[in-house]
Amino acid sequence: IWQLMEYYLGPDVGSIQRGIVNHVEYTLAATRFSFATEECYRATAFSIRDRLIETFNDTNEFFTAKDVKRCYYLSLEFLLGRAMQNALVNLDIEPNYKKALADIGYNLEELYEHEHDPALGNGGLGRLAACFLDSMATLNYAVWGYGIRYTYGIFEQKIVEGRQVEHPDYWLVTANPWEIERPDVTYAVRFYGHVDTYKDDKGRERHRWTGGEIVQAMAYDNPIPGFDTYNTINLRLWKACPGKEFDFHAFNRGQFLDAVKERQRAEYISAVLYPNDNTWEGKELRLKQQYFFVCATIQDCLRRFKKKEGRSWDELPSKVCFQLNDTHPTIAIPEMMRLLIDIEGLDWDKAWDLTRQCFNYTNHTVLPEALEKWPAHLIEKLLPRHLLLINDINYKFLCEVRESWGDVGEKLSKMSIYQEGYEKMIRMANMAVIGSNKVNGVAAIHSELVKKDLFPEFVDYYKAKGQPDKFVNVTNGVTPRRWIHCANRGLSNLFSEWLGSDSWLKELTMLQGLVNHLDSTELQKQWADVKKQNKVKLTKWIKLNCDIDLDPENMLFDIQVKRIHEYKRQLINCFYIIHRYFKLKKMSPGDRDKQVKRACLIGGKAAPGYAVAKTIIKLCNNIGLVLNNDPDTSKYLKCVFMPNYNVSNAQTIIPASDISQHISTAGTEASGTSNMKFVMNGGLIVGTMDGANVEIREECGEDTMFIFGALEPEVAGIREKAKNGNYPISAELREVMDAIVSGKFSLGDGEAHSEFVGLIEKIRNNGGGYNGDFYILCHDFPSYCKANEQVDALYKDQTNWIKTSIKAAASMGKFTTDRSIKEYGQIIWKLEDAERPAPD
Ligand code: 26Q
Repeated sequence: IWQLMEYYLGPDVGSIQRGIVNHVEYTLAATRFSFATEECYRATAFSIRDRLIETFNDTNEFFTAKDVKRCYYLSLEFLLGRAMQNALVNLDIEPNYKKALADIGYNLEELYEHEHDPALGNGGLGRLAACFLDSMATLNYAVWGYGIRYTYGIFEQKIVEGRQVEHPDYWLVTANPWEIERPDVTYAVRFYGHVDTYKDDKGRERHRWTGGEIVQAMAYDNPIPGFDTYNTINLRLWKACPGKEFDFHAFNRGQFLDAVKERQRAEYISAVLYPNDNTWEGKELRLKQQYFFVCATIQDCLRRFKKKEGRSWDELPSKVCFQLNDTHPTIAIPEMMRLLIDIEGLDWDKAWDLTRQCFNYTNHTVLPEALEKWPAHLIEKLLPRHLLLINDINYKFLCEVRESWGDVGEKLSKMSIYQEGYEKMIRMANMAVIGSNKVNGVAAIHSELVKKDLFPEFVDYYKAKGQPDKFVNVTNGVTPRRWIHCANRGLSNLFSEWLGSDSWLKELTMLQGLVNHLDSTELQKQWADVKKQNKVKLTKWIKLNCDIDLDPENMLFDIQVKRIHEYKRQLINCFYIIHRYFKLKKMSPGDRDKQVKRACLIGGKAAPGYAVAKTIIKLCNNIGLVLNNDPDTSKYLKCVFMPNYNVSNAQTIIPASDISQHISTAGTEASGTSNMKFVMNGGLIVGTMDGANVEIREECGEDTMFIFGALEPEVAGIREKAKNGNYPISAELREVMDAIVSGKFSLGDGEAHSEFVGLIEKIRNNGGGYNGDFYILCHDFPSYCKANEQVDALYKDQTNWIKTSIKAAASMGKFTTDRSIKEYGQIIWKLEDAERPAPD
């Protein structure tokens, strides 16, 4: 009875308090009569974990009993962000916990801040995986995520004298109360060694991979609760541990300390997340990470499949599928072949038929420098059996193409897994396409470019083969639970009040109902109040972290937060800020007073090896120093570089925007997802016709966005013309570039100065000939300035601004990951709803 009541009414305050205090006493071994906030955080986390474990176990039992089809989301990154508030919200017990804690003298919101932000990802791709998990659980899909439990997440960024300094993110220092360690769930993973061939008792030729070294993968489970459902799914992360065999030889030789060193080498595999975003780096350790987690994962999933008695392998595609989050886990395809052929004894054609049906691949980039290619000799050394299988896969595929397609000449070499040349390379994207059932891009424009620029030969081939729908689009989304309800409670309450319920959290298109009240001055006032409070909160954060004062009452907050990359064009933003500064400088004080006051806020990490990106950070900081200390203008224009942009900061930053910048060169940003978060939170977009901006404009209307710049089909022609010397640069931009080159923003730092000059000279047109402005900043600058003037014009008309902001936010229904995941479930995974019934 009590349990039943708890399910329907939520846990009572007393039982919550007992749970917490028990953990204080027995888990933390602290005294129950006085404990620090840190201890209270941990005990509270453990008490929430207890509840998660209950729903998690019951959900798994339900999935197994129903023998539902399962999908596995394979990703090297899951950028989860903090867990506590999310868990309380999804379990629908936040108010009770708040009260229970208040009664014993603790503030729940304060506890939230004690959690170390788990940051096992770089940016968009990793955060998308995290939003997807939330929606998969919420939609009652039997999906699990699989990845690596890195000891060090993405580095912590500090700014020292205007430059990025990286600090290791040792997030497990205080132990992780959210995970469940599974010492009993381990798998052996082999590296190096060699392949023997032998004949089995039926006289068939078989392969045996032996020797080399073995590492153990140990599972750590992270329960992911759904919202408004009894389902809780799992994110299983693998940690590398030394195998039992690992130290055998050294021990026998009596070299004890060497043996311990060897053991530590094993743990190194899951030690650190590679901090690259949208660039590829061919490091052996990275390939080891990929194979390590893939090998453990496929073994785990096949074991689960085989557990049911009387299974036939023919059932596999109807019970199991995998989603590859970019090419990073693509080695899973030959690994599946190895397990089916060498271990399970299936013949090659059967194994290939099953494998091809089980895998699907999501592409997240068309930038050539980001496409994964591994030297064949490296794969041969590390994974000799896989290289043989890749060769078989490629050979048979190319034969098939030649047979069914006739003379294809050039095309064949483009479709081959091998890129020929001095060093033979394995193209992971080609392998992912060949080994997958569906291939998808992440926004409409991007999915078209995937077909047109990346894989045109494959598109033609599969069309001819009767698979015209192999390439599909699934536009990204974000979870409104974290990005509205947790990040912006004021706005969430406003939505629920004006819509009459909180059902919009599960059916985001309901937000459209707000437009009925567009003319209500009461709504407008509440809307402006919420925004103002969020700006005050961010202003405090900036004061604390940057020691810069902003005026949240009177300044427009203009935000660009994302990884620093040339294609994302933080530099064109810098150019405009300088231009705006010069315009202000030239004005009379009276004219200045008529201008919209603006705070330009920039944040994001640069890959540690990406020199240009690091220079851009330095430039942002120096622009800030010049502008913020200029008594003529600092009241009207400020520039701040916000350090260490991450998920928890984003939850403070995004709700505070008036406008945000999504200004990549058309055709370069696959989707972008923060653009969606900003608009849902009542900010407007300054952006190019790129990625999801295109679809946001379709949904919200062109009058809600400040669009500028070349269109994707125009970009190639502009580059071509520029190469031939036909590339004008506006007087305004010349003035900005001249000022940078003259040292106005170098502040006497010679090193910075020569870096800045390098940046400018690369993109500047010196009277024709070759032009290094690959991302066409010079071309797009004039229209960018116009877009910014339109921002000011609309902002001066506050009523219109607020109405535009409401209309835009209300039109964002499409961009929930609930919609994305429903599309994956229907078009790609063919999953059924597996909702666990209410407990009785
Ligand atoms: C590859 C090889 C070695 C080391 C690292 C990497 C690597 C790591 C991360 C390559 C790429 C990434 C991340 C890519 C990424 O985040 N892409 C973004 O994905 C988002 C979700 O689909 C899109 O919204 C963004 O447009 C896209 O840039």
